[in-house]
Amino acid sequence: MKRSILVAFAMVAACILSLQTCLASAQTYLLTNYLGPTGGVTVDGKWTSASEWTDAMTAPSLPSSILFREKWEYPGTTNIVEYVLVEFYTDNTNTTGDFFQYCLDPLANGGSAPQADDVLINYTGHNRSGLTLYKGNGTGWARWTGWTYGTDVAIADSRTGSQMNATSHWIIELMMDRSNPNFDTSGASTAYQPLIRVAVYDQNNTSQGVQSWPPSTSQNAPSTWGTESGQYAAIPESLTILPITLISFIAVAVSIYFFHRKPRAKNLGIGRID
Ligand SMILES: [Ca+2]
Ligand SMILES: [Ca+2]
Repeated sequence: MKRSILVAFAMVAACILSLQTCLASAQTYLLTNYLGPTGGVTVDGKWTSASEWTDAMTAPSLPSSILFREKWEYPGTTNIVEYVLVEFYTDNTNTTGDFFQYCLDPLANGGSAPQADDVLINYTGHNRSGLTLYKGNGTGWARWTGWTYGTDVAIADSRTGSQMNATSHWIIELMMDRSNPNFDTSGASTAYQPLIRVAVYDQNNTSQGVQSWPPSTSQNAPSTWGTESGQYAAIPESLTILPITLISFIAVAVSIYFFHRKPRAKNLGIGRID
């Protein structure tokens, strides 16, 4: 391959990497919510199969202590069903004061206090009896019981390893049927772009405090939450880790080739005997 072509390819690869970096930094707390295959998730608190969560986008700018992914399914092209994965890498103790939270502002109208459309799913103590839902009342949260377990919301967690982190830790899976009018995000200022927040707390590690996405945010202030961007499409292969790694590898390989190859004699005008 000619040098000019290789240099051009390396420049294109570098531009692609720069563009991806720019896009990521411009959308610090925006999680793209891609469509997964129907029946792709089993809510059992673990990676049921090696590929269960590989087609879900990872939230950007996460604290190092947690992993957070989301995707949605469209069973029968009727219900919009949301699935959430949170892995709490640093918690491997079973304590009644541990909790998980998922906050949803369906209309994305923010505010310094929870409004009537806002929902808080709180799961305390790793037990279904600790699953409580709340709705905003303009100043705080009020317990809300107008939902059905297994139909509107389901949750499971377990302590195990995963392909993301082999060390045993809490893994939480959550399902919510967004076709329930209380969870419907179609009325957001940009349709299907609600505000969301996840948080976990390890009672055995009080100094660590609440770990959340976005970091250092409160369940009581929807204006501080991140954005979920619903897409009616599967995650593109261009956003998976392999192509980015491949592009980097090619760029590095081309650089090494030019910096380390021996100069050819004719270019330097030496070694000629005539
Ligand atoms: Ca699972
Ligand atoms: Ca709201």
